[in-house]
Parts: sequence; structure tokens; C-alpha cells
Amino acid sequence: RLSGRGDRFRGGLIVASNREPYCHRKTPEGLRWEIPVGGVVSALDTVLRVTGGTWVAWGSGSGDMEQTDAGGRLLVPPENPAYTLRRIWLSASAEENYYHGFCNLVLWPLFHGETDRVVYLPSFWEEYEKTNRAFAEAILEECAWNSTIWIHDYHLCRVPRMIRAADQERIIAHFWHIPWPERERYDCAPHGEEILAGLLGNDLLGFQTPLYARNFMDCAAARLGAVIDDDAMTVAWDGRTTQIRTFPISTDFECFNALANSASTAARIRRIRKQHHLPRRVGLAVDRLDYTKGILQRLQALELFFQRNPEFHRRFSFIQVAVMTRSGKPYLRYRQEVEDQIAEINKKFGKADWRPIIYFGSKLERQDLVSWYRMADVAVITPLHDGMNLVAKEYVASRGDGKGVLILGRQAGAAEELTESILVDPTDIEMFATAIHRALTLSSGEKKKRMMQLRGQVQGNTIYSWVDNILDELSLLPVMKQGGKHA
Ligand code: GDG
Repeated sequence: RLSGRGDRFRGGLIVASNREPYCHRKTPEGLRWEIPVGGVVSALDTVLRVTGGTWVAWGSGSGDMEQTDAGGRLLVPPENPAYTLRRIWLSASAEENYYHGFCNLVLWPLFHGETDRVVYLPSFWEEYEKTNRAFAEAILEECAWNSTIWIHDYHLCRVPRMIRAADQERIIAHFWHIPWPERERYDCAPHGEEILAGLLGNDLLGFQTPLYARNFMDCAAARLGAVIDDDAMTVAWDGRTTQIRTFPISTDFECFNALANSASTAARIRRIRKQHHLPRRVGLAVDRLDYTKGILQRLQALELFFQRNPEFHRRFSFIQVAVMTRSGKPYLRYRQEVEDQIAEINKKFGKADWRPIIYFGSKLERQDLVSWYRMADVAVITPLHDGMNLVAKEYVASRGDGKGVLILGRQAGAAEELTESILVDPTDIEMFATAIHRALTLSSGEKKKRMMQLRGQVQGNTIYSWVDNILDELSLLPVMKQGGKHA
């Protein structure tokens, strides 16, 4: 699946992210493990199962150290070990200030255009620095002489520079999963210069789209006075040069395709239809429960759709899957708003034998998720801002039958590639409701044509080609570091 180049990681790949790929919890039935919901985990677990290596992450479950060795290491996946998970334990103060504070109340809203939601306290930054240092130390402990370090996302901006201070020659790459805002918005970022300086400790910094890469370079020039080379796509600052590249992330196309085509999925679909008394036609949205995913706007559009189109009553239900992955007041409030709005729509239009909106608030098993992908006449993936959005690509990969229509928000990174979807602005509720009607009334020929083009797109850039492209860039780095170091 990787084009024979996984062996470039012979020295060992060290991946670091905030969230761990396997989480252990104590339950009355004993210790249980689960895979947390989220795009970074979905993508990287697929990769590490093939490459092997070590993944350094926050041990966020309640299993303590029972299943790790004294150094916090264990082999995963538990049922078929392929790589090492090295856990870091955070103090209550770090969890509060680094994770719930600087990551969730500052960086996440700021980088998703929700400046009004930003709340900053100086203690957030202190713990962010401390936690990044703990990550940097753990990563260095895991490194062999020729290991490559691959850091992920906005939780660990300071880590590259910290590692660089200890090791000038090490290859360090970083992938940024969320949007990078334009310069004017970035100016609101507390510690904006330190964040940029941290990231410029990398040799290679990857973004989801060319726009985010451009925005990063503009911010580095404006805030740090870094020197930008637009042709070479490099940023030079403080005696070092960082390559800036675009790598749109993707999914395991073949895996979703095969599972969706399987007889077991067909049987599951029959069971699910019966269990939920589904009408003939269904729509679907799958999101982590987050205000950036535009769930409230989507519900408004659905309400208007049901109001305008009574012929779809009893004939169409919409399934909203929204798993809560973060605690804290903004998320609890948002969940309440979502649940209230769903209850209101169901009260307004529902009948004894028909629910317009069916809501799942807890995680679906992978096979159920794929069954829903396969049976949904329309998937409505309309975030207000999103780095990429893997759900959109998973839906397309699951539609080998050529059926199904994708409605996609223009602000999702995926909209750059998935141009044969019906593109909407999720805040234009009138147009959005019209788009839902259009998706449900497209001719089967038109649907098939669009879906085949979308599938060609996702099949041509899978999670494996994503890694391959990053490997290609990494393989050029040692040469550049020797020849053109600090150019
Ligand atoms: C970040 C960026 C970027 C969801 N519900 C269930 C479930 N999921 C899985 C989906 C998908 C993943 O979670 C969500 O990924 P997304 O990409 O849509 O969104 P984020 O979590 O915000 O991811 C995003 C991504 O990183 C990768 O770079 O695309 O822009 O924000 O894989 O399938 N999985 C199961 N049950 C559920 O109920 N099994």
C-alpha cells in the first residue's frame, strides 16, 4: 500500500500528537480499550500499522500505568501489535491549562475563524510550554541516531524548536491538520511569535491546502521578519530554513470501499433500517461535536427544507451522528443547543411513525458507520471551517454503487479537491435548504457521473499516497541539509 518506501523509516519513525490512538478505561467489567474519535487518529493509526515505529501521546484514559512498561510504553493495536505507543502523563494543571486552556480555548477557535470564542489566561501559556517540553524530552528519549521525527498539529508548536536546540541534525517534520488563518486574524494570537518560532524549528512543515501554506508564510514574514522564497516555498529565519509544502490528507479508500461492498454490510443495512423504522430515503452527517462543524446551521437548513417540502415528510429522515470528544463549557452548551434544536424540529414535523431527525450522540462502530455511509442518499458535510474533513472522503470511498450525493461546505479543505459535490455556504440557510432538495431530486445519471468523478479523486490520493508524498519530500532533506544548509 505504501509504494515499498516504508523501509525509509528503518531508523524508526517517531510520531507525536496530543491524542493517543488507543485509550484504556477502567469499567465495572475490567480494563477496556477504545480508539478515540477524530481525524488525526483515524489517519495516523492507518499509517503506523504499516510503517511501525513509536507514537508519543498523552495517556488520557483512566488505565494509569497498568498496561504499560515503566517507561510508559505498550504495543498496539492491542489485538495485533504493529507499533509502540509511548504515553505521557499530564498533571491536572496541565490538562486544565495546556489542553482545555491554550489548545481548546485559544488555538482551536482562533485558527477556525471563531475569534469571539477565544479566552486567554497567562497560566495557559506557562503549561503549554511545560507540556511541549515534556513531549520534546520523551521524543528525544525514543530516538535512535537515525530516527525521523514527525509531529502533528497545533498542540505541539513549540516542540520542534525545543528538539532542535538539543539536536541540530535531526530531521523533523510537522503536519498541520487544521486551517492556518490569514495574517490579520493571526495578529490576535497570544504568543503568535513564539508559535511561529517553534514551528520554524522544523525541516518540513506540511499544510492541507495551498492557501493555508500561503497564510503561514505571510504570518512568518510579517511577525518575525522571516525571509520567504515563493518559488522554492521556503521560510528562512534565525539561521535555518524550513520547507513549506501542501499535502492534502486522505483516507484508506480500498478499506472503506471493500467494507461498504461486503455482504456483511448489506445485512447490517437491512437490520439498521428495520431497527430504526427508516423511510426509503435518508440523509447523513457525521461530525465530532464541535461548533466549527456547523451542526446548528445544518439543522436550520433541514428545518427550512421540511417546511418547504411536505412531500418529503415520512419519506426522508436525516441522521446526525455527533460524538462529544471534548468536555468543557463551550462544548456542553453546544451539545445542549444541538439537542434542543433537534427536539424542536421533531416536535414540529414528526409523526408517531416518523422522526425527521435521528440523533446518535455516542460513537458508532466502524461497520455501522460504513453502513450509514452506504445507505445515505445524501451526505451533508458542511463545516464552517475545517482543515480537510475526512468524513467527506470516507463517504465517497464507500459509494462503489455510484449512488449517493455529497453536499459539502466550501470552507472545508476537502472542497478544493471534491469539486463534483454540491458546494454550499453553510450560513446561507435559504440556498442550503435548496441544495438539500436538489441533491434529493438529481437524476440517477447525474448522481452517478458526479460520484464516479469524486471517487476517482479520492482513489487517486489516498492516505498512502499522502504518506508517500511526505516521504518523498523527507528523502530530499538530508541532501538539502548538507548542501544548502542555512541557505
Ligand atoms: C482533524 C481536522 C482533518 C466520527 N464519528 C465516528 C467516527 N468518526 C471518525 C470519522 C473520521 C474522523 O472521526 C473525523 O475526522 P475529520 O477529518 O472529519 O475531523 P477532525 O476530527 O476534526 O480532524 C480535519 C483531520 O484532522 C485529518 O487531518 O481532516 O480538518 O479538524 O475518520 O470516521 N468513527 C467511528 N464512529 C463514529 O461515531 N468509528
